[in-house]
Amino acid sequence: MEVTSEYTSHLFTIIYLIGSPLCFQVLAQANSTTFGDKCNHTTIMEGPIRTPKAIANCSILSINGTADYRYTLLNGSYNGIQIFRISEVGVVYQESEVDREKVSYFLIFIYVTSSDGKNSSVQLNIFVDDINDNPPVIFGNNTLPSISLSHIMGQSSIEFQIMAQDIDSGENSILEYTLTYTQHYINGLADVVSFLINVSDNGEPPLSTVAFKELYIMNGRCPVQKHTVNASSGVITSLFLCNVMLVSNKTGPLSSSNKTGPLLSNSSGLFEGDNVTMYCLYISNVDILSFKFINNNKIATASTNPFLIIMNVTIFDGGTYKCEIESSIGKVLSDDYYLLVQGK
Ligand SMILES: [Ca+2]
Ligand SMILES: [Ca+2]
Repeated sequence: MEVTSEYTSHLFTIIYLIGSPLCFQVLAQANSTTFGDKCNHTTIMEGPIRTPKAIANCSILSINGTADYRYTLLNGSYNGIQIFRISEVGVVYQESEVDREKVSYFLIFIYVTSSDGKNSSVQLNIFVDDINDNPPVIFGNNTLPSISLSHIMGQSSIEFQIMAQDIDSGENSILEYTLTYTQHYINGLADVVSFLINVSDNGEPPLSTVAFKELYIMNGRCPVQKHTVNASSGVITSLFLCNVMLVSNKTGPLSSSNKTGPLLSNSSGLFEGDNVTMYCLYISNVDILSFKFINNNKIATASTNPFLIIMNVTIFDGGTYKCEIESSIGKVLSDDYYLLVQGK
């Protein structure tokens, strides 16, 4: 009977080796034993599972084949949900779905005790592989910080970056930016450029999000524009060709006598000894730095206000006047105005 029993035991050992190559380990003759390297780690995929799935075989077989073994598992739950369990024969199952973006690694412990008093344990490292289950997320406000025209006069380029993140890993989190649409419109004194940027990850299949951003250019007109986006960094480079918005009235300074009221260039009401004020008329939406009144091609006065007051005019004050307006974005020169002073 004893021979028969040993024969049966060894036959069972051979079948078990073929059918269960993972984690097979002969229980040592000592009071404890170790599991093999193959029961140290495994990898599972995040996401839902339909039925419990075997992920590791941590069985132990006695060379005697006479003892009964009891397997238990520690740390098989997460947030009150049982994720892993171990079967009566030492196979570890995944019972519930896992989210790699919450837990990317589990460490569980397998304990085995035998009816003949032997026991052992092993730690099983479970790594979670990523699936592409998160689209990119765009950060920041839709409206970008406004830009003043005085900073981008003429042909200038502006750079700003679309900030986005994808919480998946690897290719599933690598982003690609594509400029899909731009629109330019005028809102009061501002030029507004709106952008639609497609942000896509490199997953299979890819997931994407559309970013909407608006750029306000204050106090200006910038009709010629070209926009490009760097596919990997999300940096948008906008090239503008902006117009000067400083407008002279182009009729020259206007003048008024303190006696006769406004003078026209062909009027004849200003006499020696009168006081006269000339105005430099202009329209501007940028800061004016200075006004120069130029009389007979010589600078008569330079000032930060648009007035030229001449007290007790003489005939030598007569002649052509023009004003030059200098702003933060350049200069304009008015047409000539002829000031006629008549002798008494
Ligand atoms: Ca993703
Ligand atoms: Ca993921």
